[in-house]
Formats: sequence, structure tokens, C-alpha cells
Amino acid sequence: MSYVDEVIEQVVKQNPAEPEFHQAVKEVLESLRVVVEANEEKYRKDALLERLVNPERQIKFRVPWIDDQGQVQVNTGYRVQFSSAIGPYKGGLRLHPSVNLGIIKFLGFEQIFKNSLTGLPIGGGKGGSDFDPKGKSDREVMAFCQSFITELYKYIGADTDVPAGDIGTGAREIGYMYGQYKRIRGVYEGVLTGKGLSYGGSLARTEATGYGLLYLTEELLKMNGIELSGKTIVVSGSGNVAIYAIQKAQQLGAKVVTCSDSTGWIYDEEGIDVAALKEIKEVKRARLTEYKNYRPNSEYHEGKGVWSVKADIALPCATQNELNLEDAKTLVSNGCIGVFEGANMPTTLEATEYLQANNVIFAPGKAANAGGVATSALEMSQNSERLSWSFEEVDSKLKEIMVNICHNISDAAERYGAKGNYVVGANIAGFEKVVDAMNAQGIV
Ligand code: NDP
Ligand code: 2IT
Repeated sequence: MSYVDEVIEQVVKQNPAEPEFHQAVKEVLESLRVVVEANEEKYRKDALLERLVNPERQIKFRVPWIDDQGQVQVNTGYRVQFSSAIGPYKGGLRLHPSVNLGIIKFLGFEQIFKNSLTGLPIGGGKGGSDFDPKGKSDREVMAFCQSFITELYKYIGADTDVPAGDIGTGAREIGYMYGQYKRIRGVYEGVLTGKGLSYGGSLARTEATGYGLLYLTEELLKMNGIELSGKTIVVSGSGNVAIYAIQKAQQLGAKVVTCSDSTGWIYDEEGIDVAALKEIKEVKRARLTEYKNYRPNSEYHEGKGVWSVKADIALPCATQNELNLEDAKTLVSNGCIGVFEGANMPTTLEATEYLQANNVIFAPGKAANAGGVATSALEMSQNSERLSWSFEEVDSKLKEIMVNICHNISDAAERYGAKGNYVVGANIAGFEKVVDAMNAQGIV
């Protein structure tokens, strides 16, 4: 059996009931097959792939907190420190009831290659909890965040592991976590990114993932001889990534006609009103049903459905496996020319293969949404030098990073005979730097 197949089999056997982790490993290792085959003897002897798929460390802990009724609640916290080969562990914290170890591991594994693609010195990690911030009071969210950090603080630090936001973790949660870290450790350091501007945050970090997604989309389309301006786009999600993806798409002359949350979705033929969306989601923390109050001509539908709307481009920006084979078939039959992943692994393996087989330009999340973590790394740099850069400075660095990613993943795909396959290109280009560092650092 080939080394790649052996390791995939081992991962499935040794990590039962972690389907998302299996999926992420399969996608990456399948792409790396050509590279591994060319170095099979050395990699096998060094157990290189076993070391790549086993986190350096995974931490699981109890998070007790008291709700507004005086009842004690207990959640589970996680931090998976996957790889420090090229820098301190870096990756977000997801707060969502669906969180379990397998989900954090898939996200941490993806993060290794994504962070490598940014060209910046950051390793891969991810964390979170099954806590659901939805419907909780500010005090309850603060109580949870303080308890979470009271355990996690032992394992993180500006030069060891730097968490950030993800689903359910935004500016409010990062603020409470930062305050508690500072209180316990007594140091003012860049231990978290996505901080507020008054206490060490970076301009453009809020916008970075969505803006970066559109910089990459524009560039990859251009490399394929297509203009973004004038295109119709369907977006899923209505959180941090979706909002700023919609905003930048509009600035670049495209029309975004949908967005969604976990209960329903909006179709707005005239283009999504970003100001309204921000007020509903960032200020009121409300449901998308409210959108109609701002835009009476829009449609609200219960459940899932954005992929059924005819569009040139699809930007999944909500969560994993939200775009399946049926959705891919619908997109293709509606003439979709490109799918660019704002979320992490939003497209199933079958759907990805179908899209690629039908010549849809497909950019995987680890390349397309890398602008968020890249800008987090820029926040770390600013914290280290105790300076703040202007919005324009950060934004132009972000754009340069996304454009570089486009060319690097395209070149890597071509070098290995898979021209235009950006999944293969992203996995190989991300892997190359990590494997080089692993080889140089000996068996650790
Ligand atoms: P937010 O919490 O800000 O928004 C998430 C959005 O997705 C909400 O609209 C939410 O709806 C929806 N959503 C979440 N889970 C589900 C689900 N199970 N089913 C349907 N809808 C769901 O998160 P972000 O925008 O930060 O993250 C979105 C995606 O982007 C995630 O995959 C994340 O890992 C990825 N990402 C985020 C980065 C960042 O910088 N924030 C960077 C790179 C990737 P509702 O509010 O109803 O739950
Ligand atoms: O998935 C991701 O890249 C993030 N949630 C952002 C991580 C970060 O450290 O900014």
C-alpha cells in the first residue's frame, strides 16, 4: 500500500468519530501524493506524514461559569497546537454548540497549510468551545470568556500560541479574553489578535478575511482572463467573513444578491444592503428576518437555499460542508464560473470534484480565506514593535499577500502537472515550506 494510503487509513482508525478531520487529511494527502511519491523512502523513514497529521499537543479542559439565573453551566474548552514548524501556533477560537475535538483538529490541520501560504512566520493551531454565545447576555459571555482564559492562559503567549476569532468569537469575546489574560499574567502582550483598536488591535483586521477573499477572487479570475466587475455573486453566511466579502465585492463592481444565517437566507435582487446587514448582525445581534424591515423588496426564505440562485460566482462564507454535491450541480447548471471559499472547508469533497470536473474555478479556503490570519500576523508584528500602521498600509500588505498566494498556488499546481487545480496547488505550496522546516529541525 502506498505511504499516503497507509497514513490515511491510520488517521481514520486512530481518530474514530472525527469525520471532518478525516476529510481534511484526505484532501491534503491526496494532493500531496505526487510530492510524497517522489520522496517516499525518506518521508517514510522519517515518519514525516505521521508527524504532520498528529498534533504536537491537544488540550481539553472544563469551563465552568454561572448564568444569569445563578445556575452553574459547564462547557468543554479545546486548544489543538498542531504545528510550530514555521512559527508560534496561530489560529482562531470557535464558539459554537457543534464544536468537538474532531472539528478543532480539522481546523487546526487546515491552518498549518493556510498559515504557510501567507508567507509569514506562523504555525498552525485552533481552539474553541461548545459554548453558544447566541442568546446569552453580555455578562454571561464575559463569565464564560473569563473562565475559558483562566485555564487557557497557561498554554498561550505572544511567542508560543496566539489565538484569535472564528465563528462565535468576535471583538466582544476577544476583549473579555484579553482582559482576563492581562489580569492573570500581568503582561501587556499580543497574545490574541482581532483586538480592539484602543488596546493593540490592527486596522483592517475586522475586514481582512472578507476583503482578502475578494482580492484573491479578483486576481484568480484575472489570471483566467475574466473580470470580476459586473458579475453576480451568491454569498452564504452573514458574519464577519460574509459581511466584508459582500462589501468588497460591491466596491469592486460586482453585485451580491444573497446572504444567510443558520435559520434562513435573503435574496435581494438589487444587491445586499451592507449597512443594514451590519446593523442587524453587528449591532443588534439579530436574525436575518429583520432584513425585510430595511429592504421591503427583498425575499426571506427559511432554511438553506443560496446555492439555488443563478449567479456567476459563489462565495461560501458560513461553515464546513455547507455546499454539497447537489448544490454543486445546481451551481453548474446555472452557469457558475467560480467558487471561492471564505469559510473553512465549506465544500464537500464530492462537490469540489464535481466543480473542478466541470471547469469551475475553485479556490480552497486555506488559500482564499488566508487574509484573516495574515492580517493577524501583521497585528502581531505591530504589537511587537509597539506601533500601529495605517489602514492603507495594512490593506495594501493584505492585497499583496493574497495576490502572491494566487501566483504561488497556480505555479505549484503547474509544477506538478495539475495546471488550474488550486486545491493541489494550495496544499503543495503550503506543505513545501512546512516540510522544509520540519526536515531542518530534526525529529521533533
Ligand atoms: P461568524 O460567527 O461571524 O459568522 C458565521 C456565519 O455563518 C453566521 O451567519 C452564522 O449564522 C453562519 N453559520 C455558522 N454555523 C452555521 C451552521 N452550522 N449552519 C448554518 N449557518 C451557520 O463567523 P465568521 O464569519 O468569522 O466565520 C465564518 C467562516 O469563515 C468559518 O468557517 C470560519 O472558520 C471561517 N474563517 C473565519 C475567519 C475570520 O477571520 N473570522 C478567517 C478565516 C476563515 P448564525 O449567526 O445564525 O449562527
Ligand atoms: O480560520 C482562520 O484562519 C481564522 N479564524 C483566523 C485565525 C487568526 O489567527 O486570525
